[in-house]
Amino acid sequence: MIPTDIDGAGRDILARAQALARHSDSPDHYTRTWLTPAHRAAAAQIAAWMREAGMDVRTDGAGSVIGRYEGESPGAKALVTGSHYDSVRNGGKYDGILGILVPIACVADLHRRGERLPHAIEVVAFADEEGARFQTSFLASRALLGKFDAALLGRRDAAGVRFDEAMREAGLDPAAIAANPADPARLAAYVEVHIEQGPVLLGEGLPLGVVTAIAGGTRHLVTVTGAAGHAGTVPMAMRHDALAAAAEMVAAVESRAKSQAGLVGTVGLLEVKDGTGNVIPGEVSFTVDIRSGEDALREAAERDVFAAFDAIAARRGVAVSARRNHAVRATPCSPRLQDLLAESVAAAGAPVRRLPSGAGHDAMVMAEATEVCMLFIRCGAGGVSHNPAETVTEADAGLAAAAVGEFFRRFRQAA
Ligand code: HGY
Ligand code: MN
Ligand code: MN
Repeated sequence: MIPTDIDGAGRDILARAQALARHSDSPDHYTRTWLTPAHRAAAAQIAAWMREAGMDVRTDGAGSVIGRYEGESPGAKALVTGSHYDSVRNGGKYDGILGILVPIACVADLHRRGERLPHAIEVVAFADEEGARFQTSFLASRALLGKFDAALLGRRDAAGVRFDEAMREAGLDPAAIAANPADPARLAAYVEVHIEQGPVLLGEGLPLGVVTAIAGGTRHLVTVTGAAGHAGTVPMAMRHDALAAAAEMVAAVESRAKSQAGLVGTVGLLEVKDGTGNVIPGEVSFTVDIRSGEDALREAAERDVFAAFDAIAARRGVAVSARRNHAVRATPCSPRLQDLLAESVAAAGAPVRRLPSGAGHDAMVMAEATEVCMLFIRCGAGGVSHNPAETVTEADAGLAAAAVGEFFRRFRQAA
């Protein structure tokens, strides 16, 4: 059964995305990081929309907002769906958000019709997936499953605010961040709606995609320590320039990733400690993000990259160290759920295209507790994402709502 008004649903969904994007840490662009005032305001707005759609709403220990729409019988297992409401810095306003707004629109449609399903529906607005504030990727989906590394409590953000201080300021108890975890036995499955963040659907003129697998990845913070010195007096042959060494290392990441298909490598952040124009950099830190759909390919690339770092450091007389902030293995999506999603996309009147995801998603964590699948929505503007130019059409958002509504109704728990 298709929601009453696909076009209306698409229009409403994008209007809500625009409204939510006003809750930003910056007046100049859209950035919403974990537990900032803008993040808390967005959480309150999402909770209000969930209540309007007939859901009971709770907030978990990490600040994720969870709406539950009961099934035919109270306490039924839940088909869980959702995505994240934090963002990267100066990002796009649909990344994560559509995976919250589309399911809310579908539940609102069930609620309007007074319809109940054999399973409950739980919509989860994950509080922190990007990890932009404390370098904590998938913090919220891991916390939902009861997983949290207490070493993070002392980590500081760019302004020097401690992780646990930020929690207390937001009215959350650091000791309870991963308390009351979701019970895997109560989860029927997980489906995540997300923009593709790539050019494939756009290039083929397709509105929706069914994800086959999600690329695995690791992220490290690398620190290079040389010798600070006077830019005017230290002869070139006597320098241990941390930034020049780091620059060679950044180039090594790019050339190793370019050397093999199916591999990507990115340095997204580089900071010079106490950087000053007339000082030879003494200490530099930078991030290394390496991904592949095949874990063995990624692991070999990581070994080569860190071996190159050691060789560059030895030749330049600097020290290099690395801290791994994130690691997630490539995640296949459930074949059963892919087929059901494909049926639902077809029922909504869209062609079916299966494709892998190069971007990481909370579904990779939820796969540790239940079977997962993902629905992609076409990205406009050349498929760009993590960029303010990110865009989606009302028609595609409406089609996604139609397909998800179909999926909610067709879904039956695995035998
Ligand atoms: O980095 C990613 O793939 C996701 O946007 N967090
Ligand atoms: Mn993202
Ligand atoms: Mn995302």
